[in-house]
Formats: sequence, structure tokens, C-alpha cells
Amino acid sequence: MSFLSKTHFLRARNVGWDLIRSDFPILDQTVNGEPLIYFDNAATSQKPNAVINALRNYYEKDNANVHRGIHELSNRATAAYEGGRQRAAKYLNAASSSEIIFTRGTTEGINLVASSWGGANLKAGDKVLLTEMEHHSNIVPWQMLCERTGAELLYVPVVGDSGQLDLEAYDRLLGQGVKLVSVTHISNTLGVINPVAELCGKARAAGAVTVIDAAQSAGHLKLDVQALGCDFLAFSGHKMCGPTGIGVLYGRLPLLESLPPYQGGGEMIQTVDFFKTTYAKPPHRFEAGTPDIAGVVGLHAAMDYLDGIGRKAIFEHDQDLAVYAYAQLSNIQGIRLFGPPSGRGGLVSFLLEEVHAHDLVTFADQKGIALRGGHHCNQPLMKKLGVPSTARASFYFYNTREEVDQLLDVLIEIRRFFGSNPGI
Ligand code: 7TS
Repeated sequence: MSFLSKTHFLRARNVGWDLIRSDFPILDQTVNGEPLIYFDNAATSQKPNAVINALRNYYEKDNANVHRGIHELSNRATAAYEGGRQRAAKYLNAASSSEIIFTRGTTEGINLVASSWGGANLKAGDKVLLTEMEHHSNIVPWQMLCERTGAELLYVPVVGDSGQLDLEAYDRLLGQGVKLVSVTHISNTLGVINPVAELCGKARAAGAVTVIDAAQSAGHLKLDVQALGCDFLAFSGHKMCGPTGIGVLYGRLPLLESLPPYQGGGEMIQTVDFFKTTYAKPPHRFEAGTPDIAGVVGLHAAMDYLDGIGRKAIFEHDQDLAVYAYAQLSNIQGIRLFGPPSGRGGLVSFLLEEVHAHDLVTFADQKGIALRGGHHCNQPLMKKLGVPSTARASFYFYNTREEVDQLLDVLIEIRRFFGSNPGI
């Protein structure tokens, strides 16, 4: 079945996207007098009733601290927290729930690897390989590490506005004694989907440790860390229907066992004496202090919710919207679109000639459409593309083609308002 006929089949079968939309109370409102169209999902997704209710239920019935009290509520909170860990392991097809570390999000996950793995393994002259499309959270921690250790950063170039990685350059750079490769799965500006399994396979063959930034993929497609062959993978709960403040770092157990702690405090110890501490085994070694228990409960509900719909169906829906939006928007004269026309993640970045991205986004907001304008924490990529910012529409499974059509109408209006020729 071709891609198009498959999506048509999905639409005809009607996965029940309209019903699914009604799971999100926030979507049922007007903004500036217009029905809200929420196209800022790459920044954060909205939350379904299943997640909101799980949080409420936890605080109403089970709230206590974990791993501490020997009382009923503490036992329930501990069971909920550790149950969330098992759920996350299943979500990623990790070999063991000990490979799941709860973090504040992708940013903290990458900082943890840079600090613990990098601090223990990198020395002056070693090389860390990133790509030009990385989010700041997959650049700055490595820069900080390189400043501390004297290691060096290398970047795989992106090619043109379609922004795919230069894979020949990857092979060449990998051959220069790279110790660690850290790469985004889906670019939050370009929508490019990187061939992460292939990149990890080559890195492993070259003796390099691998980190996948799955911030833009974890809520959109099926991830299997064993099939991907990565050493670490980080994502944020809030971009996949979960609460803010909770995320996951997956790490291969033999590697985690070899690493020093990230932060010191309660929960991460075996014994503490006045001058000496022994540390707990992974994952608790990396979770100092009271964790975000409610966040884990909410994330658990989000994972159940996403798998209830099916990540395959979600990805096909998101891709369908992105490919449709790319094709529709390309009809507007004076538009510059970034990322590939197809085979992309669920977002589209663009610029309208003569219109600043911030003006465009402000205008769209007046029509009830939430876009994002700016550098999207991709300043080096912006420099490479030669632009200060882009406007971005990012989709999720509760968005519709009809909403994309409304965006198109508003962009044509904006062209009329700011520019000389609407073109379409
Ligand atoms: N990596 C990528 C690829 C991202 O898109 C983001 C957030 C992060 C890491 C950081 O995630 P956090 O949850 O730790 O903050 N991206 C965006 C965005 O595109 N607009 O706002 C946040």
C-alpha cells in the first residue's frame, strides 16, 4: 500500500480523531474570538483527560514520598513510581527497568550523560561529534564538558534548506577518533528524521558511545532502544501528552553501572559515613532527592494513552499533516520552506518574504492560531541557514487538515497585509 493510500485508508477508517480531540479540554476554547488552533506541539503538547485525571487521582488518594516510609500511602506512591519505570522500559523496549532514569526532561538527561559519562571518560584532544541541527540542549552541555576537559566538538553538516545530514561527512568525521556521538532523532526546526539506527551502528563499530535526543520523536513514533542500538536516549514527558518537569534518560545497563553519580543527596546512596559514601545501583544512583512522583504517574498515563491510540497511527497522522502543509504552503509565492517535502516529522518551518517571523506569529495569534517564531533554540542552525528565525507550525494527532487549510488562508492574508503579492 502506498503512503498516500495508507493515510486515506486511515482517514476513511476514521481512527476516531474527532473523538480523540474531545479528550483534550484545553482545545475547546476560543482565542482572540476564534476557535483555538494549537500548532505549537513541538514546544509542548496538550494534555488529555486521562493524564489530568491520573494526576488528580494521585494527589487525592496516594500522595506520599517514595522509598522511605513504611506506611500504606508511601508504599502506594513507591509502587506508582516504580510502576512508571517499568512502563517506560516497555515503551522503549529497554532490556530492564534499571535502564530507566527519571529526569526533568531531555535537557537534564543530556546534561547527566555529559556530566557523568563525559567527566569519567573524556580527556584533552578527545572528540565529541554532534550535528548542525542540534537543539541548544544537545550543544551547550557538550561545550561545557569540552571546556572542562579540553575535548573538541565536531559537527556533521546539514545540506541546503531541506536540511538532511551529510552522511559522507559523518563517516569521515567518525574516523577522526570520535569518543561520543550525540544526535537528534527528529529536528525541531527542519522536521528531518535522522537515520539514527544507521548512525548508532556506525558509531558503535568505530568504538564511540551514542546518545539520541528523542525529544521530538518519543511521542510520535515507536522507539525500540535495542533495535536502534543506542547507548543513551533522552526525552521529555511534556511533549508527549505528559506533565512538564518529567522525562526519561535510557542508558544501557553495563554503561550505567560504570558511571559515577550525577548529583549527591538522598535516595542515591547505599551507606553514608561522615567522610565516605557508597552509592546505590542504577537507576537510583542517578536520582538524588525526592523525585517528581506525580510527574511519573502522569507520564505513565500518557504512555498508556498514546499506545491506546497506537504510535504507528499517530506517526502516520502527523506525517500526513506535515506533508500536506508543506505542499499547500509551497503554493504561496515568496515562501521559503525548510526541511524535506516528504518523509518528515510532524512540523513545518517557513519564512514569508518581507515578513518577520514574529510579525507573522503575532498576526496568526490574532486569528486564534498558535505558531512559534524565533530560533527554536537552534541558533547555530539558523546561522547555517542564513536566517535569524523561522515561523513554525508543529502538529499532533488532535490537529486536522482543516486547521492546516485555515493556516493557509491566514498566511495568504498576511502576505496581502505585509507583502506585495499573495501569489496563490
Ligand atoms: N531537543 C530537541 C530536539 C527539542 O526540540 C527540545 C525542545 C529539547 C531537546 C529540549 O527539551 P526540554 O523538554 O528539556 O526543554 N524543543 C523546543 C522547541 O522546539 N520549542 O520549544 C522547545
